[in-house]
Amino acid sequence: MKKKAKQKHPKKHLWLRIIFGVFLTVLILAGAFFGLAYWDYRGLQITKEINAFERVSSSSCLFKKKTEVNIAYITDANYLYPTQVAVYSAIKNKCPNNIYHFYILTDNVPMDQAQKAFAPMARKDVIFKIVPQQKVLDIEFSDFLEHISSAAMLKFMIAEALPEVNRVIYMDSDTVVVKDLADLFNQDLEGNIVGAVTDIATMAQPGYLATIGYRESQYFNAGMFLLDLQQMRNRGIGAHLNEYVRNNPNLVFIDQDAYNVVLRKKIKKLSYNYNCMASMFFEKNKKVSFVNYLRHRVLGRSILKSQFLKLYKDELPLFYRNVFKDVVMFHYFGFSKPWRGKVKKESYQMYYAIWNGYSEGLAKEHGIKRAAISNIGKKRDAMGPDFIPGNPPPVK
Ligand SMILES: [Mn+2]
Repeated sequence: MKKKAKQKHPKKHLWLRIIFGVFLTVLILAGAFFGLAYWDYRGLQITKEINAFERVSSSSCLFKKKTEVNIAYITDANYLYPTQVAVYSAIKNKCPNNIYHFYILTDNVPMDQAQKAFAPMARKDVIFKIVPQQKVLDIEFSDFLEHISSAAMLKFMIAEALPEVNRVIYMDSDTVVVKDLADLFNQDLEGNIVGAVTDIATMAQPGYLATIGYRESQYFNAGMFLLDLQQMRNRGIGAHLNEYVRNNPNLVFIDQDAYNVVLRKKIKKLSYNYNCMASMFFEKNKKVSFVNYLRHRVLGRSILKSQFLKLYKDELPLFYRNVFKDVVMFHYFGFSKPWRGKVKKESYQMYYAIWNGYSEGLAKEHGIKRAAISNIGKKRDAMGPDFIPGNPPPVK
């Protein structure tokens, strides 16, 4: 009897040990999972409070070869201040070795006013050239300026406006640059004419794309283009863009539609980091709470836009805390603009804080004050806003 009991006891003990072991392992794994998830989630939260100036890191400039970067902006009088902020942000994040050539294409801005606006930021490695509007529009004076803003026309004529330039980064004025631009400027276009970032917001409206007869798998955002100006001139792309708009008076995203349709199959998709849009990542009205984060990670309930997950899957980092880490340019796409004041949408607040940081820096460093922009954004004008007045949306 005693022997039997002794044999049974260790067996029972073993089972208990196994159960306990399994329990402990599950507990440790669950703890690790939740710990890691929370760490990642917190990182995503902290990212929202990025101080724009903390992003400047001179170590990232080491061992990089000196590049002369050409950058173009288009501005009307209304957008002069956001353009100054955008330019200032680019200069703040420039690697010391590089030289930036800014080309400011102006629409109805007196030359002396435009010169004055950028002169304080000029130095030996930051060179400005102000291009007066007349010079550009004289090239192909348009008979349909009534139904398209002249600022949008300028976007078609960049190649003609800058005959001495072979490659340029075009950016909207509703943007800020948060890293050096040489990597973008040196992207291999592989024979394409344009490099651009997919427009997640418009891709989510297949109905609109159908109305313009767009059949490609990707539709690109026109807030940033890396342009091969030489090819554009050789192929007369400016004239084709004009013609397309002339023949299609009901476009909503006029210049963007024109570039997409006219240059289809000649556009190279670039990393979202080069044109990071506030509306790109977070599902509308979905609060990025820890519970929602877990639902997203475990159940696939998306806090991140499904379109983004699909179209930029290869680029999505394992940890979402890194989703903005390599961003080079933020684009305040759509109607919400940082200079319009507060915004409720949680996911937009971080972007606004970044813009505000540069806006304050511009005042401190160059005495260029924000007061001058009180009426910006009330008017739907062409370059920063992604809509152009005078064109009703297509009838469905
Ligand atoms: Mn824009």
